Order: sequence, then C-alpha cells, then structure tokens
Amino acid sequence: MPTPVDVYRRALDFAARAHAGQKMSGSELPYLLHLAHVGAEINFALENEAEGFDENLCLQVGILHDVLEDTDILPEELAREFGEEVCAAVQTLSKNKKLPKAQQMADSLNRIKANSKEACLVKLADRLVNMSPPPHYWSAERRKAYQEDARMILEVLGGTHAYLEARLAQKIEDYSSYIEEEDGGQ
Ligand SMILES: [Mn+2]
Repeated sequence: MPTPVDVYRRALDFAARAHAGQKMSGSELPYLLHLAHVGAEINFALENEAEGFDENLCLQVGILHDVLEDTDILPEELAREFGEEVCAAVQTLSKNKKLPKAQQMADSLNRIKANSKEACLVKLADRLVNMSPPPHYWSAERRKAYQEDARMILEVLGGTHAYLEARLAQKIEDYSSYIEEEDGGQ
C-alpha cells in the first residue's frame, strides 16, 4: 500500500513531465512551482484537519489539477495512470471551454461541489495559492475581478475545511494591496 508521500511524489513526477517547459504567468519560474505550492497547502491543511478527507485523493488531485486543462494529457491516460476517481475530480477542476467565458467558473464550481469534498479542498488551495502577487501586466480592473472571483469561490465552497477557508479569506483581504498598488501607479 503506497503511503501518501509516495502517492504525492508519483503525481508530482507525472505533472513535471506533463507541464515540462511551462512557466507561471508573467514569470520565468516553472509552472511546477504552482503545483508544489498547492500540494503544500493541502498537506498543511490536512495536518490541521483530515477528518472526512481521503488524503491520497486530495494529494493526487491537487498535483494533477491542471493537467487536463493546460497540457496534452487526455482523460483516458490520466484515468489509466491514477484511476477514474482522480480523473473525474480533475475534470471538474477543468474549465469547459465550450461554454461562454463568463459561465465557465460557475459551471466548474457546481461540478466541483457535486464531485467531492476532496475536489472542493483542491479548488480552495488552488485559489489560495493564486492570491499571490499577480502578473505585472494585469490592470487594476483585472485584479479586482480576480479578487471577486475568489470571494465567490470561498462562498460557494464554504463549509469544506475551516482552516483552509480562513487562510483563503486572509489572502483575499491581503490581495487588496496589489489592487491599490496598480491603481496608484496609473
Ligand atoms: Mn491551478
């Protein structure tokens, strides 16, 4: 029986290959860093409170959450490597690009909620990590919209994990400084 750390490392190896060459938006840092941060948030959150969560599922979905949206990996391949449950959760975390852009977030959140607590935890961790300094070229408007989206995520997925939600709420407040910075700079 693989331990959670073995499971985590296997997913990270797969993600490293799938996302090879990709950089974080507006940065020279590898995309894998985003996934490592999401993994860390999930790990520390579960250390705080793991009751009711399948730890291996959280870690795998957390590390693999962008492979369907941002790489050439197909659902069949993901399911073959990590099982149907992981694949189904990652699909909920992937936007349906056939929908109008304005509906994609709400649609994904509905599917995440219907899927599992684990998928909800990953989405909270993902947005928490994304409440870092935005790409320098983002306008104040875009930053405000991103902060609003984060508030919606927190509201829709609230009741999943108190510790992670408190961290996200704090990061959302802190994000105002990046908006003011941009407003002041114009
Ligand atoms: Mn992400």
